[in-house]
Amino acid sequence: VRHFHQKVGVIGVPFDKGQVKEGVGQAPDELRRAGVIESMRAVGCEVTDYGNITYEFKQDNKKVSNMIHLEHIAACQEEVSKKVQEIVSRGELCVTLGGDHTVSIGTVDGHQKAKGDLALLWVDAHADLNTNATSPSGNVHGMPVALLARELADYWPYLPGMDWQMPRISIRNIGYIGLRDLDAYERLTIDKWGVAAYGMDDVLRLGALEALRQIRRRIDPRQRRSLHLSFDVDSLDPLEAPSTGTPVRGGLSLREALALVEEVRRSGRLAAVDLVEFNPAVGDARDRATTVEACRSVLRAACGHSRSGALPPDEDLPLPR
Ligand code: B3U
Ligand code: MN
Ligand code: MN
Repeated sequence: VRHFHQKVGVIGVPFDKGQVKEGVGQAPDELRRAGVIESMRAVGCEVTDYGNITYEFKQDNKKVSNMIHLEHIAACQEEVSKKVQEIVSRGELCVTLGGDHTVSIGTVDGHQKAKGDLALLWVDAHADLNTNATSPSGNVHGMPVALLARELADYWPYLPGMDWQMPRISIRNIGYIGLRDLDAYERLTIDKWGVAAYGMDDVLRLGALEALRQIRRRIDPRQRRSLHLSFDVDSLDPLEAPSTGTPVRGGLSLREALALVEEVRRSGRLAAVDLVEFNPAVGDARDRATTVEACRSVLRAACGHSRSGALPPDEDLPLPR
């Protein structure tokens, strides 16, 4: 593998209102402080950091039942969508540092507006497929996929502030890997639409790469769609990424996750990556460092880093004889 010039645009979304734990909003700056931008540059990418997304909160009295902080989510993700659309349209790989998983409502919407048909790979312990009618928690980070899927549009009430967002992705173009904590109605939805949903049992039975191969064949049979990778760090085993709000044991090893991300990258069609749900306030300093390192290696893999090494650029030292 030779050095190459991939342009990468990074945004941070310090957003934590899709769930109830403090700290996940500090993740973008924590990751920057730990040098993840430089790590992506070291892969050979030309990385522009566009900074953090800010939004203006417009107070809205119309509440929607069992959807905590919808007004904030609607306002913030609209800005995220615009910025992602702009970055993807420019031909840069758009890397979004969350924030909780509601940021993917904005990133997927923006990617879709820039590229049209896309295939969405959701790497997560959870399916994030609840509606406000089925959610056990009212936390909107458990709902983004249901907001994005066209087939589920009729299951939602009118959502004030969300007019910018239309569910345009078919549930047939959405695939999951790493699942191990589903709610009853999420299971029902997956079965009803035959969603390409691969749990940890499938990863064990097939291996991570074969599971990914099957998912990609199902969500993008002609291998032509723009690819969106939404990576929830709680997909990883808590031993690999302990600093996250809702850890679930028995998850992906970093070895498996890196192989997945590298394979997605090799498709040549990866246009957007979200890294979400890292919460630096969960656990101690060592947990935080472990999780940061996992995030760093996932981001490098997304940028084309190869664990089998890269050849030096042409202008470097003369080759040994
Ligand atoms: N499915 C549960 C829990 C959950 C979803 N996503 C995370 N946790 N991280 C819910 O609240 O919807
Ligand atoms: Mn998630
Ligand atoms: Mn999750």
